[in-house]
Amino acid sequence: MQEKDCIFCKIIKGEIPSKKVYEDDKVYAFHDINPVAPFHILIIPKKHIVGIQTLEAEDECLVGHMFYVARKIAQDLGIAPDENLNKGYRLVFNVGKDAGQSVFHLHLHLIGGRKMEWPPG
Ligand code: DGP
Repeated sequence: MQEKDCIFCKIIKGEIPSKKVYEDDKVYAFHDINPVAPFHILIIPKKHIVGIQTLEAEDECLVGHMFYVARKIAQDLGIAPDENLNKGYRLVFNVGKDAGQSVFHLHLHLIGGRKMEWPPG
């Protein structure tokens, strides 16, 4: 289930320290070490999956759960859109090196707390 040399598997096991935001039996969420916004959280599955590029049909529900957890965290952080759809955050999977993926354990970036541009760089 977990990979020996994967830094995110080590974070899940507590072998590398992290600032935890949320945990349940399926996912772990923590502050990114190199934040690009006032709030930058990573939501990762406890199961080692390289990325969206290797996702299996059996992992569909797990990815849906990652999004649901992201929504709950964003609400707790106070960055979720209000009734007028103001405020907001971005949810990002970088898929492969050209897209900026540098850690090959699936992770959903939750980024917020500032206004963002589109298209991303
Ligand atoms: P990506 O570039 O999409 O693969 O994002 C990987 C993110 O992981 C990047 O924003 C930095 C973060 N990161 C890498 N190593 C560590 C670590 O040891 N601790 C924490 N908290 N974040 C890390």
